[in-house]
Amino acid sequence: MTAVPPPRKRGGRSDPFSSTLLAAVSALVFATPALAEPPGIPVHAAHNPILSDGQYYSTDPAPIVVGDTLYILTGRDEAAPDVNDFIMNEWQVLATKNVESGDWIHYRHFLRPEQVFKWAEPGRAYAGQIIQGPDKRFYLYAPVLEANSENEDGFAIGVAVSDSPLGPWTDAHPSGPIVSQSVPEANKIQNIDPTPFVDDDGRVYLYWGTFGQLRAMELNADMVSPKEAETKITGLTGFFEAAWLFKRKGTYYLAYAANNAGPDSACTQAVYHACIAYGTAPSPLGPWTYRGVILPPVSSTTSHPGIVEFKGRWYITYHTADAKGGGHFRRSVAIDEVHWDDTKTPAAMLRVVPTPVAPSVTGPQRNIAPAARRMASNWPVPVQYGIAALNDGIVRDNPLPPDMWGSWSPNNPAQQWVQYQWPKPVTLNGARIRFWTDHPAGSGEGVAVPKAWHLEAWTGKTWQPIEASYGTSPDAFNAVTFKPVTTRCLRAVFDASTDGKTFAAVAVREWETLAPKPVKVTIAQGHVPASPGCVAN
Ligand code: FUB
Repeated sequence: MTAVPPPRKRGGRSDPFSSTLLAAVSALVFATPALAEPPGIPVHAAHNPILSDGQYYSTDPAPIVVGDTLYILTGRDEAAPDVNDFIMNEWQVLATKNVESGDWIHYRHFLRPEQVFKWAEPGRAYAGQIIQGPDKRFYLYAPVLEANSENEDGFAIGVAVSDSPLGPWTDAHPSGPIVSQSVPEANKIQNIDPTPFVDDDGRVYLYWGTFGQLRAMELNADMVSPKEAETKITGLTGFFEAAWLFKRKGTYYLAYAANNAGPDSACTQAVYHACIAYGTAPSPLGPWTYRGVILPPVSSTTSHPGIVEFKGRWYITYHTADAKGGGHFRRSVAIDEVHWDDTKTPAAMLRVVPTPVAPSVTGPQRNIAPAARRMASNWPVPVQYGIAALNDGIVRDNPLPPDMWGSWSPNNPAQQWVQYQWPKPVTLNGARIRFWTDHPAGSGEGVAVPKAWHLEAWTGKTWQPIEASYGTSPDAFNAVTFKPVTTRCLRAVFDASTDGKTFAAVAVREWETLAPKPVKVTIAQGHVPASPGCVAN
């Protein structure tokens, strides 16, 4: 399997908007004479994500509070369902006066890079952030691609200024970006994900970076020119990208997307995913102390925090793949509350409990796999894969490795299995399995459909093969029916594809197990513990 990271080419029910209440909210938010402000549309978020109907995807949230309004600057994912790339042409804004109300104003088509930065290419409107400067004007820090850049990586950070968080924006540094691989000094990193910060004393700081590289520098009060040289920031365990700097009660906090993957990682099991972790420091430039994980991996491979206090409560904004038609490159902004442990010094951020996006009990359905916990012969599953994908009900058009269980290794064995275990015996008379492949059937390398596969039911003492006709299509679900069996554990055993010398790996995107009649299913959490399981002595 080609276990490459996701391409970073760089280069409830959504209620109708029609109620009079929403119109009134809209009128309040728009109660401003600034003609150049973009028009906003009222939307109601009954749950996360805020925009959930799949019309507009929103990503990389950056909240800012201005007066009685919370604004969230977001990117916009426009990738087609089968495109694994960040197609991001413009920024959007979401605004609310009351998070709990679920009433937001959506400023679509807020700004495009080329509208404000003459030196920028269209597209790649990545994660930006708006802050208020010491002069009370608003500054937008935006990673964009520099046109005609001679740098190896063309990403650069521009700054635009406005008298309102809703614009209009003008370039605050028209001669070009304030950070790139060649300004203010040479670097070799990808210069994206800026997080600016103005301290209580009016001093200005900027952090940025990705792929494990975090840089910081102090800026002058003009918000654009460097006061000090770039510093490499260390101490933030697993730092990957998406830094977010803020201050609370005299302590500096930096939240970020972390990726220190492994079966025992407190952050993420799959290399492709990220958790949100944080560190604290006594000064804006560190030294930083890692403090732990605040948000587990979300459904999109990337995760991106924005944290803010609004009307006495703290919130984290982040993105997920949970909207209708969502995906790793079709992400949508969610918001949840952050709670603090003020008995600790410095105060600790508690783990965020994300608002559940789906009910924990399904409506009646024949597929009872979601009620099972999972195990595999290659446990712990290699860090690029996600065993939870087996029974999550999601089959993506263009999956990445965490969207499947897989068995690829440098020496693939002749046989592999995956297993479901239910809390109580269940009766089954069918199953459907959807493979993923990157090599044709009969290959002895890569990932191919198995030469053969079959199901086995646990009798309480041993594994009993189930007679059925087992298909091996690489392109569709392979459905089997069989005489009803009652069991607590079911195993799918795969005889690997082979060229006679070596074996290919197997990958499964979804494995459904069918009860004779539809039933309500309580969704299980976690994998099967090694013991007690359904293990033959
Ligand atoms: O949206 C593009 C990139 O994905 C951002 O710059 C990263 O933080 C990640 O969210």
